[in-house]
Amino acid sequence: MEHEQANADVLWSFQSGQPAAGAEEAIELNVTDDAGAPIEKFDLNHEKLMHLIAVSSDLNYFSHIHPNYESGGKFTVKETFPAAGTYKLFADFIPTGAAQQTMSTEVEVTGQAAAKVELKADQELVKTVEGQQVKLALSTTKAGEEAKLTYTFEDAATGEPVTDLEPYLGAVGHVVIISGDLAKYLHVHPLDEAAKGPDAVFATEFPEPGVYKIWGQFQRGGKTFIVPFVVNIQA
Ligand SMILES: [Cu+2]
Repeated sequence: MEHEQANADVLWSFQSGQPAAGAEEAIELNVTDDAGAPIEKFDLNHEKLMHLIAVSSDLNYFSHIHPNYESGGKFTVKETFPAAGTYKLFADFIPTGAAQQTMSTEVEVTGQAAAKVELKADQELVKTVEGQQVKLALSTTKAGEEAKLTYTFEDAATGEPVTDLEPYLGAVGHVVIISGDLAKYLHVHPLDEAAKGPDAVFATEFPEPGVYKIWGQFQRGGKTFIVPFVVNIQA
């Protein structure tokens, strides 16, 4: 990449000081350079200037939202955290002239806690979501190798291949991958963005061995849906 590293930083603020479960929280993100001056220009990335992913620490809760750009490096967005506990938030964006940046923070949410869900690799990578049967095949489950992720869609009722997937944010799908320890975040776009099914193919590399959760977001018939899988990546 010939892009220069922007060394961006994000100052996160939560309007209430500490968010409460079930209450809408206003979140403000101020993007600065490493000298503290606001970064004011951003490139569109899949139709948005910023993508924000919020997950609970057990990765059971997942939210993909798009903050509004105000001005002077300031983005705002509202999110309702469903239960108490620790959440991690990842913001990804491209300062104009620089490479894509991912900045994260953790926030403690007060209130009623949800039962913790154990993060366990799926035995079979097949799931039925909103009338679609979705299969995921990985070309490798080894860390540090190029891994192709192939999603295959079938109508769950008829078994017919799905060939009318619709673009969602300018591509056939969006895949977000987060490691079980919340340290690694990957936002992956399809190799063929104009694909309509029955396959949607993505390429990535799992940086280290461990458990990862993979959320695929797709759209069909005007409705978006999320397909989550959990995989175990080996050394
Ligand atoms: Cu997004």
